[in-house]
Amino acid sequence: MRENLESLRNSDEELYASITNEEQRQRDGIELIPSENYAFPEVLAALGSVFTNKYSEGYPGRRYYGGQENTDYIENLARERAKSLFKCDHANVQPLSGSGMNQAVYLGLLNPGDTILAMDLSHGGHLTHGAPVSHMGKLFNFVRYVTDPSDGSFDFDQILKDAKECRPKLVLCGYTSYPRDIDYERFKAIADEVGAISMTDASHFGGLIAGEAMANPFDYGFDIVTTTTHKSLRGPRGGMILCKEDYAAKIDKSVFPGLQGGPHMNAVAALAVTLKLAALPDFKRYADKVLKNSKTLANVFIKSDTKLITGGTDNHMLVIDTLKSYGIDGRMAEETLDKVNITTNKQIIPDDPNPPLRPSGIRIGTPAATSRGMRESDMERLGAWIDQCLRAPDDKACLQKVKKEVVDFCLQFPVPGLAS
Ligand code: DSN
Repeated sequence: MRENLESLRNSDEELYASITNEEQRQRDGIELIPSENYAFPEVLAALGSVFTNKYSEGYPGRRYYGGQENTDYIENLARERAKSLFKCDHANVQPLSGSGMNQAVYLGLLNPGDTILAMDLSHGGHLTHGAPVSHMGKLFNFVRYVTDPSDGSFDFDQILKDAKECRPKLVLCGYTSYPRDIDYERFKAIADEVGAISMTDASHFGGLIAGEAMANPFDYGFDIVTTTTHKSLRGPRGGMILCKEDYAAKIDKSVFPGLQGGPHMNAVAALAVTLKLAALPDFKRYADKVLKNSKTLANVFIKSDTKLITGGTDNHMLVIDTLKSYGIDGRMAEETLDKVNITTNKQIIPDDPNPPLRPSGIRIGTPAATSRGMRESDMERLGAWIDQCLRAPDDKACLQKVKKEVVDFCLQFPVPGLAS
């Protein structure tokens, strides 16, 4: 990899400088965006491999181009490893991103205008779960359920009532900004009651399911589970659709030729190695530590009377109402923490009266910090820094002092895949 970077240095100094600057940013800062992580070094190697050069439209044994003996092999490897790790009948490993992955499910199994019951965006759902600004929100009729923000609970009686009224073809659970676990049994029962397909978007917690730190929807009889591969799973950027055999042919046809052209075979290769590593005992320990770190961080904020949405966490993330806790909006909180090399993201909170670019909160997650080797005592330190900075966003001396402490602290934790 280094050799390739050296050749880049000779042919494009500006780009080479940007890469080394980004390496430095990642070394000197603490990454707390819950959807980000450090890919396994093996993933970076596979992504930069000669599989980048190959077109492979179709599926193993049924391709539209020649020269597929190695691509067929790695795609089969990735599919088999995914099936065994997630305990499902079928895996499509070609989706180029999380959004395309969810779109492929809807477009492959439903007709335009069909109803999907999904979680409201401000309560933690994703854009592809029917936000009006997304194309999916225009193509399908999304009916949205909400949570009780005080504890994150779902009103299942209400959701069942809504389901009986709107007769969804698909009942979707899963989230992008929700700090609690999901009661799959209840959601599956609702889907069954109205004869709908049951689907979980596990994009954020696919790695935590693989590491057995969180429940697997297939254990509750779910039909479809989607997950991105670059978040808690530590793989290449992309998505996977996992499903029961009944849906396999329709899902494959929907991904290709329905929605995509050639898969990115370097990403498929990288996903194959990710799935091998995620099946090892070490990954189970990792997943467990991600949750312990998240709970420890939550406790720091609970002790300092910070308002956490739902009051805490059961997963890898926390959502902080910065407006109520510190009197600053999420954008200012994000920018303040950026100044001390702590990276978070501004986040809308349930029924947020403020716009998405100036919302009322931030989202914090522990997958990346845990990959870097940070543990519970480190989370206590981290929580204290965040609290201190958000209480004094205009105190330049304080921010400067914290930044120096953060940079020194980071020296103890090499970034996976990067030389120290
Ligand atoms: N961007 C992802 C996240 O941050 O949750 C979802 O698309």
